[in-house]
Amino acid sequence: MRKAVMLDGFTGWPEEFAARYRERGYWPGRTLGSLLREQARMRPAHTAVVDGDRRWSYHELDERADRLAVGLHALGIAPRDRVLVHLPNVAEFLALSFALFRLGAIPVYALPAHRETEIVHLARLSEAVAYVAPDTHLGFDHRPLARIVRAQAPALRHVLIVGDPAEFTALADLDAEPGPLPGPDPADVALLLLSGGTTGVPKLIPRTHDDYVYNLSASAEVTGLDTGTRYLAALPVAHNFPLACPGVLGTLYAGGTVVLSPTPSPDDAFRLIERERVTVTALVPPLALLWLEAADWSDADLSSLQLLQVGGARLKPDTAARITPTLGCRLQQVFGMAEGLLNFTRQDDPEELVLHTQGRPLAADDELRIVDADDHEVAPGGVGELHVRGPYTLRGYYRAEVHNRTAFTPDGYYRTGDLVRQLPSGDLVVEGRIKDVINRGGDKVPVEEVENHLLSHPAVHDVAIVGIPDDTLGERSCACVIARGTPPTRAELNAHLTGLGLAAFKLPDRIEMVDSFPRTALGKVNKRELAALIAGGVR
Ligand code: OOB
Repeated sequence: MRKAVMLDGFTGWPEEFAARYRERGYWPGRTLGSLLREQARMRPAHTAVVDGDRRWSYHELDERADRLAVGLHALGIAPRDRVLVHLPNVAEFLALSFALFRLGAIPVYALPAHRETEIVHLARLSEAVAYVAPDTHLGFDHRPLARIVRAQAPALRHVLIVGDPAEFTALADLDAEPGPLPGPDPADVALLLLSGGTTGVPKLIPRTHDDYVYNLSASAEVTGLDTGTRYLAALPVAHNFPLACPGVLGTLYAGGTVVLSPTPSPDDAFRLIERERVTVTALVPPLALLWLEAADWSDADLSSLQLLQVGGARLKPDTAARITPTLGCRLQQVFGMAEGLLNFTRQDDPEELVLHTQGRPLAADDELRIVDADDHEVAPGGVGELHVRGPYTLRGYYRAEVHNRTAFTPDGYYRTGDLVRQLPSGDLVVEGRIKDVINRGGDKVPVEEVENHLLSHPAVHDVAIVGIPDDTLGERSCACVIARGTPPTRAELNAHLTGLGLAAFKLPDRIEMVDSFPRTALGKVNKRELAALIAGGVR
């Protein structure tokens, strides 16, 4: 086996841990590209992916990935080069991902909702050599955005477009005879995921072939995927949950069929469930609620559905209890994070656990600690912050040396920022969080980032964003503003943020003008008190 050439800015596992994970079989030394190859050899004619009217067999997906890999290589894209992938749920997402995995180039997965601010930041941070986007998606033209990225990210050499490329290169034109490629080592970084919850600007999470192969294969096992699985990708596949928990990659690993939905709306998804006889899918809680409501009036045949995974934000027990009676399938709760750790309720768990907990860790070697503010472990059953290390949990964010000093404990545990308690069964209940993120029904709003953008508005003297409870989303964002001069309106502030090119889910749902902020003894804004004041209607 070749020795992995470590990516600059990547913190790997200490050798002692890597050796243990190999020895215990978590890291069997496979690459993501080889998983597809294996299935393509075993069942070449089986349908791998359905996207609208297009159906690609395993052979076809495998061959497209090979041809595209050589095409990308011929363009000058080399192993360890980063490629910013900004694609919705289209079949090209899969062909491109496997092409990059096989070449050893590293996809950086941006979410479809991301706009100029996020995309330029990601391109610069990763020094991406290429940006891949659709021509238009849901009314948004990506080509003007591509012009901005190219002007502002000096390392960017190529713009590849799915569809009409304008002055750029069509992804479809990168087609070459399959041939030998350098290829990655299993210990190499395979992809970079975006973190939902850190301070300051968004961070990137390196995932290796070794760790992601475990992530998706063990998830596929816990979820019971096999060759008869028809997985509907309703959430954007660039997110870890529908990508690999077990998601589209876990489905392909298991030899099943991936069905891509353009949106998670019941209109699109129910039609596909009926037409493709979908057996499993994954949603965030607000969408689960929407599907429950839609199922009451829809005449779509959902009887093929066997399992609905729900995760990304806390699912209320009363919503959880409606899933099996209304949709006629089992529920699995998933508490996961792009940083690694995944918790699942299991198929044979009693209803009590499935409805009231967020599941237990995937791996026996996931080491969990639940600690108080001084990093001391709380008594069994007590609530505290979850710290974790294990065979698929990162040891450091990519190129974030300073942040990494506080995001991890000295012995390598990742500080999740989530407040949990653990039942004697090992199952976790998520009780809250201490990180400054608003979880808007699964969409993570990085508070500090949005505050900084609001501070650049001339009429904003100071701002603090807090979460306010919401029946549908769990919580919404409220920006508390101390005005400079004439108070700005919500429309003005949101126009300012949109003008900066910020993803729409980050725009404050509500704006409140205040004269001052409550402060802690140390002089920091007391957000807990501020949120209580807002919720109580007191200014
Ligand atoms: C998933 O990943 P991310 O990276 O977008 O967000 C992770 C954070 C967690 O730290 C936690 O704060 C929250 O999202 N979260 C949940 C939850 N699942 C995630 N909070 C309460 N209950 C749950 N079930 O969101 C993600 C990644 C893989 C699988 C599933 C979700």
